[in-house]
Amino acid sequence: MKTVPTKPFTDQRPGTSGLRKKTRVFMQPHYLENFVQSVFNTVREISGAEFGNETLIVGGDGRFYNRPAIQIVMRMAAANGFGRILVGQGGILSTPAASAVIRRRGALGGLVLSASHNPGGLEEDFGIKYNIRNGGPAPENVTERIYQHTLNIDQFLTVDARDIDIDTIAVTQIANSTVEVIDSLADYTAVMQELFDFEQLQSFISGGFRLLFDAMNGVTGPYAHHILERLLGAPHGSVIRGTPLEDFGKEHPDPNLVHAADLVAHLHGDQAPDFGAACDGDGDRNLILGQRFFVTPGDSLAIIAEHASSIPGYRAGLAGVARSMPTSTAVDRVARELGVECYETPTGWKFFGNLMDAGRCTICGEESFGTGSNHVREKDGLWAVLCWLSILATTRKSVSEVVADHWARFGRSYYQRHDYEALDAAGAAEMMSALRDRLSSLVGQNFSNAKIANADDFSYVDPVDGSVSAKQGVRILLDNGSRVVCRLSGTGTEGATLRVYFERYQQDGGKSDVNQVLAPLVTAAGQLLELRKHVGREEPTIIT
Ligand code: VG1
Ligand code: CO
Repeated sequence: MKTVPTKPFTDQRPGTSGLRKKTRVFMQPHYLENFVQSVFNTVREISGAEFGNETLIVGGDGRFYNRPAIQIVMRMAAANGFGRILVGQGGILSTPAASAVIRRRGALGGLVLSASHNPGGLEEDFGIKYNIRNGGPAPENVTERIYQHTLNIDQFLTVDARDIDIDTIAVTQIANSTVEVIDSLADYTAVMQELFDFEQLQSFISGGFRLLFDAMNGVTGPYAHHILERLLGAPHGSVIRGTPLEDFGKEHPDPNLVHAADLVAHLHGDQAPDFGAACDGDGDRNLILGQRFFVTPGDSLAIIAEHASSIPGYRAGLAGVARSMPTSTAVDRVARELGVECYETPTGWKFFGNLMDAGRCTICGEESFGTGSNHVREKDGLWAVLCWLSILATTRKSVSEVVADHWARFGRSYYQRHDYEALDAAGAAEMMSALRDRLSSLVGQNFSNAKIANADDFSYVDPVDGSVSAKQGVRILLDNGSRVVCRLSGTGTEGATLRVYFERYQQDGGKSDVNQVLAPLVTAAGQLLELRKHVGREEPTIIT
């Protein structure tokens, strides 16, 4: 064991989902080490754990720098006295799989190396996140404490040891720690087999149902090859871009209509399969498509909740549901119908964990293509795909018919998110603070074809532990039930990203055009925010 003197970096505050930076930033001497040591110091303080009796999980989405980072983490974990270190074979663990491994192996926690859907490579992004014993992202009090440690760190612990072979399943030793390279697929697959009726899905697929899954060169490839093709019998070729690449083929591994354009084109073609889906770089996001049909994440969440009781893992019913504040209210209406609670949390998966641990929430999701349940404590892309396959196998309806049925029964939340990327950070912050200053004066004013009934900055009181998370996004609520939400992203690595979310509910069978329905809201929001004045731009970078 050796103690290495170090100096703090001042920019290691974890964001919505861990610490994300340009890869080159992470490659600076001691940058990763400082953060990892700060995590270990925090965890030791908070949990009082005797590391010698504990297991740490390490794995990532396979992006550039994943492998060297894993070697650094393993040496430091050994020096910090962990009894056992488990690493996914090849350094691979999807984010939901890491969560499953932490839970099933009774680990103290895990370090997940990923920048999710952000591009990878020497000039792109890298990230690291600490997940706690329940398998979920560390809550805010922990991430804040980690940050405080990074500001005061003056040494880290490591050992002189050769690199471990992480490609071969084997048990070895670094100093006094046992290092086990484990099958990256086994724990996750076992969880899926507990939840879903694999025989039903197998016979559905062998009966001629055609699916196309795009792993976007990210980490889900091996999981999808194994589960969809090998176990469920989807023909070879049903999984495309299924080998994890360090640079994701120089593309954005972000499953939306823009970045998964090839998949979308397949679903619009003459030979269109019945179902299309994609996951992001680290496997926690999902895109669901039917023939010439896109299911919005908000609708997908609501529909999964609506049909959950037909899936074996949820046959007992739902304890409750949850969604992040900007996510559409479609799931709220399903919860009302089911007679269960619907919780509204701030953006980011870490807020769902407490609700699930307390047995108050079974299924949850976000508008950002994230859906999941209490089977792990992360959103889970492939799980959402299996939910949809189960719904289609049970109802024997097409994707668009299932959604049309939902809209006919519950009405439809017309919904869009407009992102303004790479804005000047100061201008964006100024715009948000100008807006916050005006909130109380907005009430009663005209906005599009309605009046502003309420305007506030979302503050969340955790119903389980009472902790408060303030300033989670500005909400403009109209007297006709429509709303506009505005917040700055906490996952970007360059400048600021502004997200503006629009929602308008109508009971029209869902047949209207979303752009037309939302146009008045979009125009009114543009005037209110004075985008050109503050950030010199009026058109969003991307609409999802
Ligand atoms: C975004 C999304 C949020 C999601 C987060 C992490 O955060 O809006 O819903 O939880 O990314 O997703 P932000 O702060 O940029 O809006 V990912 O797939 O890391 O794993
Ligand atoms: Co992700």
